[in-house]
Amino acid sequence: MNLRTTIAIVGAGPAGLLLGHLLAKAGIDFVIIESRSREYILGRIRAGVLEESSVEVLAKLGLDGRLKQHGLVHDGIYLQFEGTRHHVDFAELIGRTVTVYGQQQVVDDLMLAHDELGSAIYFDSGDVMPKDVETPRPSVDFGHGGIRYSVEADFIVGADGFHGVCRSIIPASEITSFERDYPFAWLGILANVAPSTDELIYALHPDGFAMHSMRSPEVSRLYLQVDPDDDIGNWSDERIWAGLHERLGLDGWTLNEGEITEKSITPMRSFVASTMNYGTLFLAGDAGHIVPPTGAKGLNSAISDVAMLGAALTAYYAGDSGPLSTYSDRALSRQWKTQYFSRWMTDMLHTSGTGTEAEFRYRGQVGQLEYVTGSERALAVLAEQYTGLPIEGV
Ligand code: RFL
Ligand code: PHB
Repeated sequence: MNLRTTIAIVGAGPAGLLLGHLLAKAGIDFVIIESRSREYILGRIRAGVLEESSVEVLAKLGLDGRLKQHGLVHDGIYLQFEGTRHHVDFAELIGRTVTVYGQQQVVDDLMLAHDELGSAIYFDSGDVMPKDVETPRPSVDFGHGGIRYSVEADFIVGADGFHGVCRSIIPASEITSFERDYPFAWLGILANVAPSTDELIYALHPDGFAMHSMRSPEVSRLYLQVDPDDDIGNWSDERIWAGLHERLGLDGWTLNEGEITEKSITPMRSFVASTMNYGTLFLAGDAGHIVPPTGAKGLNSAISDVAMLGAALTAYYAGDSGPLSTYSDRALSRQWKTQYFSRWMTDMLHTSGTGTEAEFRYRGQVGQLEYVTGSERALAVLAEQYTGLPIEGV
């Protein structure tokens, strides 16, 4: 069956769903094609921190009803090392905050708002294939409910994540991948227990990194640095709690335990594609870049890309093609700053190596953390990046 739309979006993660709302607001027609089911997407537990500018993007679209009600506004974070916990007060340092609100909740809000709009979202699609993106009449072919579809559009947006199909159709001569792997991964748990902290704790410990985050006043989210080839089967609940007590422990502070409802191991990688535009194809979010989660930037970068792309497409249909022609450069310029921050936070807080090499690294990290927590200027640098750089042109 042949369909026609203005913008064909591949992927119904946060990037694709949010772009749909930006286009709807501008009166631009779109369809979203997603390979997974709605339930599967809602079940994926991922990011948890929204930058102030991400909250503003959602607020401008009126998509912040539940976010305002249930999001936890945090003035800062804690950095912990060598048995001491230091508060980094973003609000005091630079007058900005972050909001703790799960990616699942963001996605749920976006989907419910699409239900109200009656948006065309094809979940459970098979063999999704963008075509003719070097021409002004690109299309996306896909199977859905036993029928083969071909949607023709003015532009295709690849919001299909790191493993998506869109980036892969760009000829190798037109795109370069920049990558960095890390010798560690995160074991993450969700636990039915009130958070033991008012704000997120990022801890460097000789055994490795640990972190205490949260999803609500009743649910805690905690992470442990583990080996990238470790198996979750090696981690009983008892072993996980013991590791968390050891790495997060502090005299006079108690880590409350609760029932673990989810546990998994996620590898870490930094990746940036050299371009986010090829012909009539544009990439957004994880399709174009990924970061290790230490700076809480994955979801926020997806939101900033889409805010820029939505504004650029809106300008294009109002007669100004300038912003669309510079989208890739502007998105990548912000992304490289975010990449550097994510890498810096990751390197500062994770242990690696053996023997004297590991010791050298660890002592340098403690030195860096002592410097950062002891310098008002260094703290402001961290605060400015953690709470989010401005989104240009939005
Ligand atoms: P998503 O969320 O991956 O959504 C892409 C969507 O595209 C679909 N898709 C396709 N659809 C059609 N055809 C195809 N061929 C397709 N191939 C894929 C997928 O099913 C999916 O629904 O990308 P998006 O929208 O760019 O959003 C990015 C964020 O999801 C991501 O940056 C963060 O969640 C990264 N991330 C984390 N970031 C943080 O800031 N803090 C975290 O704690 C954190 N934890 C995580 C994460 C990413 C993870 N992944 C990707 C493995 C934990 C995990 C497990
Ligand atoms: C989370 O709550 O899942 C979370 C928070 C901050 C991060 C990474 C993950 O840096």
